[in-house]
Amino acid sequence: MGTIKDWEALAAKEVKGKDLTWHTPEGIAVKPLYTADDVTSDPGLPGFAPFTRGVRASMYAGRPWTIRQYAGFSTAEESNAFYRRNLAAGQKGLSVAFDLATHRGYDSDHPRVVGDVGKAGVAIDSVEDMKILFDGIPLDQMSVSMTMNGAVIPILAFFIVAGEEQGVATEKLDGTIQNDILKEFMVRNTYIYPPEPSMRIISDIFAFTSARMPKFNSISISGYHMQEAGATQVQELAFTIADGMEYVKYGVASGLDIDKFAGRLSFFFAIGMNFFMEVAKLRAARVLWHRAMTQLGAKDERSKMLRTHCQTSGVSLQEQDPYNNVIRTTIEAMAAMLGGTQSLHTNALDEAIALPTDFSARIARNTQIVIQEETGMCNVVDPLGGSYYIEALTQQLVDQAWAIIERVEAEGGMAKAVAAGWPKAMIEEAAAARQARVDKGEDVIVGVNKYRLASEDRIETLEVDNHAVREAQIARINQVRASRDEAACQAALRALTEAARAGASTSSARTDAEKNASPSPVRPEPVEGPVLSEVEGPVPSNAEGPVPSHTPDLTRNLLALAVEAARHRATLGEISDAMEAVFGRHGTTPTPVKGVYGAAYAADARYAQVIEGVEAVTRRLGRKPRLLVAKMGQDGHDRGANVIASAFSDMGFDVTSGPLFQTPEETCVLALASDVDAIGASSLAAGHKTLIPELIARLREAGRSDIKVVAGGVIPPQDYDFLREAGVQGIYGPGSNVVECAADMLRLLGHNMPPLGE
Ligand code: MLC
Ligand code: 5AD
Repeated sequence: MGTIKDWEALAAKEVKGKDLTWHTPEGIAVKPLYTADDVTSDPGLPGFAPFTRGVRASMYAGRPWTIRQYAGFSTAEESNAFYRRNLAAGQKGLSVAFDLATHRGYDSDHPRVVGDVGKAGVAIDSVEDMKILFDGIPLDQMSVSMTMNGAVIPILAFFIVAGEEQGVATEKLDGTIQNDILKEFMVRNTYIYPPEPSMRIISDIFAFTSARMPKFNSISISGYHMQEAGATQVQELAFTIADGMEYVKYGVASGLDIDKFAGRLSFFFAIGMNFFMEVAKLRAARVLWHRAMTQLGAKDERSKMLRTHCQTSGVSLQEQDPYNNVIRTTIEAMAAMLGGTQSLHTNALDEAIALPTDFSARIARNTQIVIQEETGMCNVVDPLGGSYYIEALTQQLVDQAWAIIERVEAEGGMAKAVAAGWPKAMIEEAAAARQARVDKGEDVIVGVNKYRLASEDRIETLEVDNHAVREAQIARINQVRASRDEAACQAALRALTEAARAGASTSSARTDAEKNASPSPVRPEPVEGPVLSEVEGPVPSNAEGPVPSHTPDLTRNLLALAVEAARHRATLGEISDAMEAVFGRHGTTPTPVKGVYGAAYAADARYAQVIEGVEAVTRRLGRKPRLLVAKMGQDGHDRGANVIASAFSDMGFDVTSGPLFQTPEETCVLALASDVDAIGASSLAAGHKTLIPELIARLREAGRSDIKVVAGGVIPPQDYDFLREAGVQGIYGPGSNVVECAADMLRLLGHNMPPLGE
């Protein structure tokens, strides 16, 4: 048999004394062997608290998870047709991706969103679009998830009215709204209003849905975007659970009974390539939520039950050798199911460069169908339960995440922590460290930093003609406005503004200066909005104070009033503006971390060559080379931009990080004011073909075509020639090595940079 000591001796002999401990990015020391001695607690049974082994007794043996593919592009007609094809082919639930104009509360005819309409999701401007989106899809039978956080009030209102006009009572609507604003301020950036009114909106939605929509999940508390932004699994777990606790506290402070709304809170996690860690993460999440909700005073076991959607990791997928992505997604899907997810999206193989085509969507969907229907894997509940490694890892994740949650709670909760900025900084440090490990080849990515192909075949990708989509949307908006009862519509919008004012504290109201500012065709995006430190902990949403939970007073409820406005055909932009008039608009300028990337590269020869290059250019110019990292359009994905800004600044560049959501004109103005040598435009939401050429045109008009423009992000190779012809001097897709990007930049700036390997 042998003892553990015998095993240690035998293993040490086999590997000649090499240390086999694996130190994961979250600081967990994973041993090469786990035994019964590592399992410190009994995970219990599925369906029973704390739900370590799953929320249902029968789990997938009773009903498999919902195959719920996130999708949306172009017009409502096109997305509706795509949904119907997918449902006919075995998809089980819907999940709507909206375009960024919609996310940020702009109608398609707004001048700020020219590059964004219909690009990263479907354009929705009014109830009419929402009705077309679900045409032929009965909303009392299909559960619909909607990823919406900023413009959550108009979108949910349109959904409710589309249901009504389909003949479906609001009470019968089944689905989920993402409605998770804290992680928007932390990592995803599709907020509209400042934090305080944003939190009030969430409480209003809890009040409305708990009273009127018993089957509807009022929030999807999301760690997904944290992992996408670079968070470790422990950070993702801790901050997501802490966000959930904060929402519960706000709901309770607004007068709701915890057990009346907590049962409809749901979660959303990313599933990356660290297979066992991801399985354990979902188990740990359930244990943590049960503990947190018990602490917050929930009595009903359903309030303490963590139900979750998962999505395989977008950031783990690569542009190079893209069929490897099918393998990655399959592994991740298996981790999600072995962790006990309720619903799952599997990414398409073209993820790194475009939205899915019918072909890539079919493979992504079939990845789940094959697991469900061909493998027999669903027939046994929590088949990894009792694995020494899984149980030990689950416990370790619980302990490590709980320590972070305790820190958050000690500092007054997640709203305050987000305002203080340390969770975001922690995530960005993890992202910069990961990028350095990948660039140095320490974290292997097959086909990218190892086994790279000498030449790549191109794959077909989806292209959306966003000029045509925008024109179609504008035509429909005009039609809607021309045929509605204008007086009734305006009255409903005024009522919404009044309700916003009634619940708003003075700190978040627009200043007199803002109110008196003369309207310009494109109002500047605010660069710095009120910060979360203004959030003084949970505040009651109703001006008259808490109301009894069983009969929430919906007379000043923002969602109830938006439903009325939606019935009268108010548009998404108008409903958003009606609240913005009181709440104001929030803006952010990224502040990338410093020193992490450089520290990871301390002894690297190529890195030293680049530093020497930067020094040579600095001597020539008499100052450091200046780079503006720009984010244009409504695309708030800033992980890439922040990693570049952070690494380039470590390498000696003078980096300006531009504010989010700029127009090309605003970026040009900033570039001139900062007197930069180059601009790196980061684009992850398909606006590159409109926004980058526009920027170059503006620079030319200003007589500054000497300023070099390079582009990075999610850009299909099909678009490279177009961008080069427009004057882009370097294009860096996913998988680009950041040190080599800097070497290229030095060449552009006239330095004779030796090629890699010399
Ligand atoms: C389930 N049921 C069972 C059962 N399993 N009944 C008996 N026996 C079993 N074994 C019941 C459930 O209780 C429930 O009924 C019903 O079946 C449906 O099951 P579910 O498990 O609740 O699944 P689902 O309806 O799919 O809901 C899953 C969810 C939900 C709770 C996680 O919130 C959801 O669908 N979320 C999806 C979120 C999403 O798609 N997000 C995309 C983000 S993309 P009842 O009556 O109890 O409800 C994104 C990207 C970006 O964010 O950045 O743009
Ligand atoms: N359709 C399908 N998938 C999308 N994603 C984002 N937008 C869409 C869309 N319109 C996916 C990508 C990305 C994640 C946030 O969601 O996988 O990584």
